[in-house]
Amino acid sequence: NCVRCCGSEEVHDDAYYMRRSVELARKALGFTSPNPMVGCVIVKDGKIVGEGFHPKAGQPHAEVFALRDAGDLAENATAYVTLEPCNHYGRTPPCTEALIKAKIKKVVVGMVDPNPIVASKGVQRLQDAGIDVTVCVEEELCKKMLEAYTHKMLTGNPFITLRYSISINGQVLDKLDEKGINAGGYYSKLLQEYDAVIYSSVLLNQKCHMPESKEHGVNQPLQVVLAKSLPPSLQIPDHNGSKMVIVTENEIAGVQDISQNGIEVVVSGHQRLTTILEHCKCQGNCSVLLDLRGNSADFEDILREGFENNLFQKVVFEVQPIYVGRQEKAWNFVEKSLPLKNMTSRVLGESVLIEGYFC
Ligand code: AOF
Ligand code: ZN
Repeated sequence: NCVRCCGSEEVHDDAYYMRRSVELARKALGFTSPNPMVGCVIVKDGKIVGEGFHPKAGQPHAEVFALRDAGDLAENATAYVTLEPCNHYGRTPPCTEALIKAKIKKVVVGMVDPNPIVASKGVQRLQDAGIDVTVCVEEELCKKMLEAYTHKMLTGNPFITLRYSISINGQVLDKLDEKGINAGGYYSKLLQEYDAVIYSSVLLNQKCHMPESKEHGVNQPLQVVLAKSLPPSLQIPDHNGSKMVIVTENEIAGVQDISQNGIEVVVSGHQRLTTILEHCKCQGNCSVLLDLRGNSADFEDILREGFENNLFQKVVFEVQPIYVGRQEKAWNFVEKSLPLKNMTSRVLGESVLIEGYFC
């Protein structure tokens, strides 16, 4: 069973087991909101004797699954948890008590829980019970995995990522190019990380505007479609079973047909990002991908609002090796410089993909 034992005689360090816990946590990618993804392994005498992850809000926490898996072997073992064990009664009882009851000897924690109800109280409770606690092992990795959860916990707002593609001469592009961001299913994987994706209604009549996930158990984000107005010839989109909301400025004809198709239509009047986000929030969502394909006019107001109010956290953009002669309407409203931090870049297909965080 290579999941539990790599087969080597090598003695693994805390970081190794924490990385395994992160791997487990990510199995629930996209399914835990508003809860965090959390993974846990129980190690005894250098062997993994229990594993678990938090599958979904409302269900037991990672520690509970790992302890169940370990059974009696949990006694005097070490538990590795990507997030500080909770110490409160929420939808589920406190994990600290479960660890204490199972007679765990040591707990290694990836990161402290930013949830103010927990925030170091979990660590304190374990220490008070005589358990040896080590914190911040592979902390960067754990924090990156929970960047959206942490942002939502600390600000109450969803974590918003802007995504777009540009040509080498700086024009925003409409299509997901198979040679670039869509190469190797990168875009589909990106989508899985988000609870909601916002895009322009212009894409609705384009075939395959959203990649279809054929894998069972893969997260399908809520699709929020921005429409100043809807084209009269709107084809009722195939939303692949994922939830879809169309936000329009005005009443539209044919709403009934659309609604009957399981698609919610919200008439918002003048479109504001905060109103649209309210809609995402009430679904408990932590992370939103704002996909800037299609008609830039659909986005102009909400981009201005987002930049003026510092509502954007991250940007993912690709530079495609094509030249676009036609000048699209530019987004010329941002006058201040927007420094980015923690920038990374890599080659993806024939494009260069750049990621960064707004300061
Ligand atoms: C853990 N392990 O696997 C998770 C934790 O409503 P509840 O009861 O699910 O509590 C949600 C809160 O518990 C969540 O905001 C976070 O602080 C913590 N999540 N904690 O020890 C887990 N998912
Ligand atoms: Zn818990």
